[in-house]
Amino acid sequence: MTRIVVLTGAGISAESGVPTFRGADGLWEGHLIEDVATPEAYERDPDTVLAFYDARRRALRTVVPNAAHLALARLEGAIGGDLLVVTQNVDDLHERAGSRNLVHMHGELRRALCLACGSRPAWDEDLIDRPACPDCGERMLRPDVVWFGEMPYELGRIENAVVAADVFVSIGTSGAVYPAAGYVALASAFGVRTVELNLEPSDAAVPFDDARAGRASELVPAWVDEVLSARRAGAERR
Ligand code: BJW
Repeated sequence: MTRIVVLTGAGISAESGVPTFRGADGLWEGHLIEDVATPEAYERDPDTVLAFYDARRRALRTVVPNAAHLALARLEGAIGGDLLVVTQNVDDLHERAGSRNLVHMHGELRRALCLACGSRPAWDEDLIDRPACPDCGERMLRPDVVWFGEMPYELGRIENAVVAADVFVSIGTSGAVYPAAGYVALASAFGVRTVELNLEPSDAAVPFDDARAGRASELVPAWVDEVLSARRAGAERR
C-alpha cells in the first residue's frame, strides 16, 4: 500500500474564493501577514484582530469546496488511512469536501481558544463582544489559529507520517512559513518521493522530484486519477 502525506496551503482554497496570503489579493490590506498574525499584534490591538477573524469566519459561509478538495476526499474514500492531509489552512473546506484523516496544523477559524482554561470549543459566532467560554465562563476567547512564534498543532504526528510515507505532495503553498516549508527537505532526506502541485513553482529549499504548474482544481483531480489507476494496475498484477 502506498502511504501518502498531502500538505495543503492557501492555494487549494483560492479557487473557492478564499484569498491567499502572499498573492496580489493577499490579506490584511497593506500589511504583511508576518507583521500582524502575531500574539504581539493581538495584545496591542485585540479589537482589530478579533474583527478580522470574525469577518473571515463569517466569509466561510459563502464559499464551498472546489474540485481539488473534493478530489482529496475521493482519494481518502478509496485508500482510507493510507492518506493523511495536513493543511495549513484555517478554513473548513477539506472537511466539508469529506476529508476526515486531516490535521489543521495552523488551527481552525471555526474553533476558539480560551486563554483562561486552554479549552478549544467549536465556535461559529463572533468573538469581538468577548463571549464567555462554555467550559470555564471566563471572557478570554481568541481565535484558535497559530500565529508567528506559536507552536503549530500535532507536529510529532505530522513528522512521523512524512518520514514513513512513500509520497509527499505539496499543494498550493508558497513554502514561506516553517515548519511546514521544511517538510519537503525532511521527506527527501528519508527517501520519500516529493511532488508539488502549484500555480507556479515555489521557492522550496530542496527541489521536488516532480513539480507541476497549474490550477489546483485541475492538477489535483488529475493526480488523484493517476494514483488510483496506478494502484488498480498494481492490484491486477498481484
Ligand atoms: C495556487 C492557486 C491555485 C494560488 N492553484 N496553487 C527564520 C527561518 C525559519 C523559520 C523562521 C524564521 N523566523 C521565524 C521563523 C518561524 C516562523 C516562520 O516560518 N517565519 C517565516 C516568515 C520565515 N514560523 C512560526 O513562527 C511558526 N511556529 C514555529 O515556528 O514554532 C516554533 C517551532 C516549530 C517547530 C519546531 C521548533 C520550533 C508558526 C507559523 C504560523 C503561521 N500562521 C499563518 C496565519 C494563520 C492564521 C490565519 O490564517 O490568519 O498561517 S501565516 C500564513 O502563512 C498562514 C498560512 O497557513 C501560512 C502559509 O501560507 P500559504 O498557505 O503557503 O499561502 P501563500 O499565500 O504564502 O501561498 C499560496 C500559494 O498558492 C502560492 O504558492 C501560489 O502560487 C499558490 N496558488 N492560487 C494552485 N488556484
